[in-house]
Amino acid sequence: MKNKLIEIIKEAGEIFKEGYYSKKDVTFKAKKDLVTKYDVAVENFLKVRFEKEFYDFNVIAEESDNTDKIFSNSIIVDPIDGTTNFVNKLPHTAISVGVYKDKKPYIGIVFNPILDQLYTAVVGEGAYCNGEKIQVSDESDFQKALLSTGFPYSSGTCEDDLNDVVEKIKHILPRCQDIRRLGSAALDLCYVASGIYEAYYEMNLKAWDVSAGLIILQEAGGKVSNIDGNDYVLFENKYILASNGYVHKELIENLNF
Ligand code: LIP
Repeated sequence: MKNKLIEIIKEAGEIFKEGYYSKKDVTFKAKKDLVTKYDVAVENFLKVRFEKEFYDFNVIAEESDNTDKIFSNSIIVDPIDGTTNFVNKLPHTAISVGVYKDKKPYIGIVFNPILDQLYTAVVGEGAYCNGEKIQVSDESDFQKALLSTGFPYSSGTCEDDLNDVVEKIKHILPRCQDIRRLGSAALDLCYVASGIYEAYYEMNLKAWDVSAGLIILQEAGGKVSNIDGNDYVLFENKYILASNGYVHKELIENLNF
């Protein structure tokens, strides 16, 4: 299944690339949440191909009406993760596809067609970037940890969320090496998996933002949890915390100060 998925995702990458270098008409789903015709085009392409090829899986996708979709044997698709970057031609943006069997992680693929970076993982078989095995960093000193985070779209409308983001940064920034905010949760998780970041956290993400990246991270030796340190549950938890494992305890402590 993995090779067929990659073949289809690479084909979708051509539509993605064409859109990235074109002039884009942007529509707003919410105050800060935007969408382009390329999100829809990439998603439709993937849906048609996946539904034809993998008929025992349903497809849950960002730009679709998923109300009658039951999460079980599912392919969870984000056609363009990091849409704001895509629109502004910042090349940190990717197609994200996470495959779940009976709700359990099975295959994760994140493809950045602009930088030609393909992250893949099958549960039990390790994680790879362009065919090279990747693994998390072994840094265990939180003060030396490079973190990544993201800001929720709700920061434009919900003062509680905005305050939560700011208070957490105020607490954690002096206690780590530094914090990055590059704007694609899928790639942020892959960057922890590759040892670029030691940890990553964000609130209010959707399942399609993280469904693939968390499989890749876990296969690279990393750890994922909710803010209480319990298993992260797709579609349910407000916060996702991800790390190389070594700094996870302090990550939890520093976000629950
Ligand atoms: C985005 C994320 C980004 C996050 C945004 C949003 P989209 O996904 O990957 O990191 O900060 O809130 O969820 O909407 O571009 O697919």
